Amino acid sequence: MKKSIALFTLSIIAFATFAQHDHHDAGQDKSSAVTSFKDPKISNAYAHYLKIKDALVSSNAADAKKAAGDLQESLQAVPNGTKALAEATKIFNASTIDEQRTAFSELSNEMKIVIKSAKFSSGAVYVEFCPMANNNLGAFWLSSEKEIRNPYFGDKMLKCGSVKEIVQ
Ligand SMILES: [Cu+2]
Repeated sequence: MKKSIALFTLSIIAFATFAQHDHHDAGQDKSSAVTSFKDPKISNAYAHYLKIKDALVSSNAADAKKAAGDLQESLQAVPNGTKALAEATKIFNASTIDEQRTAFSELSNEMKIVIKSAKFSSGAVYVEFCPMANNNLGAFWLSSEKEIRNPYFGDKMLKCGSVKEIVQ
């Protein structure tokens, strides 16, 4: 009995958190609101990942740090999220936006694994790639839109990259 009440409370909190993000995203980015997963914990983590991505697109290190802190918290509830959690922690602790972007490349690879093992409720995840990021080694990121908004260079190279894969 106690356990089910705790679970119920948890899911309300998770829903409230997710709904908040949904609401915040709705004004500027309608399509990212439609990518959701059967497991609300994954939806929550993915929403926070997108916040980091958007902050890096805007070259806003403070917002990226804040979203990385939120992602750390939400990944603790995701069973196969341990490696992604370690990368989120690196972004949170980074002292420069360059360090954040390096860790974001690893985070994106780990989040891709989490997303691929999850069941979608709606929408899709676009796996996008810029060959110049990471000192020309190239780097991936995840997005809910096919339109390229490069998180590795921001407005220096906003539209550089291409969609490599669509997961849904
Ligand atoms: Cu590029």
